Amino acid sequence: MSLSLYGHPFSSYTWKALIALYANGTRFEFRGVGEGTPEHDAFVAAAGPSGKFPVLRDGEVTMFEATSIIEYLNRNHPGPAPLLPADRDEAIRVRMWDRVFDLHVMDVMQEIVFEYIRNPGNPDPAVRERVEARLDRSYRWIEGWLETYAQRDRVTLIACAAAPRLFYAAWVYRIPANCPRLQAWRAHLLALPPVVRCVDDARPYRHYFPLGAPDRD
Ligand SMILES: N[C@@H](CCC(=O)N[C@@H](CS)C(=O)NCC(=O)O)C(=O)O
Repeated sequence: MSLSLYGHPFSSYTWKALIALYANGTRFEFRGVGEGTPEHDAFVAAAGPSGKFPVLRDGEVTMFEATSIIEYLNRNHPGPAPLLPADRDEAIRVRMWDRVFDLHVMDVMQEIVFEYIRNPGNPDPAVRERVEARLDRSYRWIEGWLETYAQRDRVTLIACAAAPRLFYAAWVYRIPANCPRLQAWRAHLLALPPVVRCVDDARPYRHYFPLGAPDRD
């Protein structure tokens, strides 16, 4: 088998690539990082400038950055679930919305996660306040966008990005009642079979979550 994905079952960015692979029934080998396989760790460390995962290997081709991995899979290993629209203008919009979930949901929630890693006994309440305000703003924007987003039932690059981001972000700051469409979409995404598989495979690692994993999902 020539396709391998390097990552970790608890990693949100690894989920993003895994959802794309699972949705298309793509055959690949999963190579765990930080799991007692130093050759996997070394491969990831050398693959890109950040040493972060996921990393995809396809024969001689190495791809890092989850969005780029999905673009590569869509072009080179297409399956029943097209991950990007064929229309080039529509594809530009999909790429822009993908950025919303990485930059305006995931990056925001990571600020509080890093604060708890730095300062587990005494996290700065100002960080929590800032993160909650920014997540609230992102949630409200997504709530409005969902009114017009027609592909919300399909697994595309957007679902690959949104499912892991909303899964973990709602552990930090729950989606408020004034965002009912977003609450429903998160539940819908978490019920999709590729996402269920990621959530279940990550269950043994929930104690890694620096804020403490809530007793739900
Ligand atoms: N921009 C990267 C971010 C990847 C990322 O942050 N990966 C995390 C795991 S979710 C990681 O590798 N953390 C380990 C580290 O920072 O050394 C992408 O989109 O793939």
